[in-house]
Amino acid sequence: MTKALHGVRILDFTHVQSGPTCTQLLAWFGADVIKIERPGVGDITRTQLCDVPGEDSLYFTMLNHNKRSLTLDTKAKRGKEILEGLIRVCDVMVENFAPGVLDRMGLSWERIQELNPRIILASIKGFGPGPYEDCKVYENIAQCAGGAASTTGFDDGPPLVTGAQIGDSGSGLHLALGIVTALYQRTHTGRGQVVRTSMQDGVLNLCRVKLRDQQRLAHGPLKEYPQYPFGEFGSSVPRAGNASGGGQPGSILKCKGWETDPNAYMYFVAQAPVWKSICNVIGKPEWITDPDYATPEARLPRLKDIFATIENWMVQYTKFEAMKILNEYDIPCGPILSMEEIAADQSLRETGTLVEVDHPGRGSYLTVGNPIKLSDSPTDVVRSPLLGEHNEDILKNVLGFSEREIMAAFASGALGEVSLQDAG
Ligand code: CAO
Repeated sequence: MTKALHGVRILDFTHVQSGPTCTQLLAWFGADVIKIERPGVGDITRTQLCDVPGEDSLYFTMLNHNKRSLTLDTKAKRGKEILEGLIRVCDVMVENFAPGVLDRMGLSWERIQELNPRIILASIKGFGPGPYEDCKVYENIAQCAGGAASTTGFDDGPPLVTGAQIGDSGSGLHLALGIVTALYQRTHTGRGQVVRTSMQDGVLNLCRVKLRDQQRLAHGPLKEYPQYPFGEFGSSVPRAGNASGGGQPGSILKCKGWETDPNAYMYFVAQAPVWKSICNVIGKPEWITDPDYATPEARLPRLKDIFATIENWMVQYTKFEAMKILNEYDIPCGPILSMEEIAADQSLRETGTLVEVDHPGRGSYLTVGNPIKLSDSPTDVVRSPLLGEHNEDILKNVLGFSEREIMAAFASGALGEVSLQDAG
């Protein structure tokens, strides 16, 4: 079966997490992704947070599946020439260097277009144009500058960052959409274009509902927030703890075993259409007709007590037992799953969301597969490349180098010493 992006060649000049997430997705959809890495060093994540000494880290392997690796010193004369040769034959060039890095390499957009007018240049930066445009950015900085941290956590605590990598992997997702959109537009115009996203923009996009609430605040208290009706609202959206961000109130409630298991909790949504069922299940049938509880509006000032009552019921059951009971009544809820529980989840393995991958150095490891399923373009997760594993392959089969040219390229040192030994 062909893949959706079969025939699309990506020059992957990305590193760390944000850019690699984007190119990994494109590779899963069938693009040929050539990752350029610094000779001898590679993507810095290869050696970060290592668990198996001397082997590529999970940080690297889990972000770089289905790619080929070419080591190239792009600051050396021959390295730059090879890079420019690749720009000529690629459809997309993706990068997430600090601002100014590409220009310092002599690769302005004008130069890139000169080499290949059809190429799409896709970039992730920390910030868009403005006072911070020159700043380097990592995940948590983006979460803070994009509005996520100020709206996460509890009212009486400091701002909190979340474990979901909404700055890095979130930007990768945004960029991937920009790239496929630009590829589609190119089918009409024949021209490439620049696709830019910033981590701050990406986080803010995901925090859209909080900007909504900021504007609602001008018209009175946010009645679904835990600060209502007894707490105080300031001039900006407060942290809402575990309250639901949507139109249906929700909260995290204790389940059986919470005293010893940090994840014995359930997210429970007191959805209006199933209010009658909720009342019956938790043994409060009188709430169905009681005017203090019968309507969503009447319940808003009483949410704290309502959730405390539901929790009293919930705590008799494990999160999985409660799930089973509540699902029979179509009451929206979800267990708090630990990473240990997720790793053992058979259904996630069956759908390819969790995949066991074999690696020559580190053996088998578990990874997250493609979360986006295309019926006509299934994803096969292939292990990440070793550093420079495809040097010769790319010179020969992508750039059409002869044996002599390959040897000369290695001898120039532009591909690094390891490659030279391999070639010998
Ligand atoms: N050959 C030769 N030089 C290379 C090279 C290669 N193959 N690949 C990279 N380099 C050089 C670059 O030219 C640059 O050199 P100069 O600064 O002399 O021009 C240098 O390596 C490093 O670039 P950098 O500034 O991007 O790297 P850093 O480690 O200092 O910063 C980061 C990392 C992530 C903070 C920065 O790249 C950044 O802000 N990126 C944009 C935002 C982003 O994506 N952040 C994500 C962080 S986690 O996913």
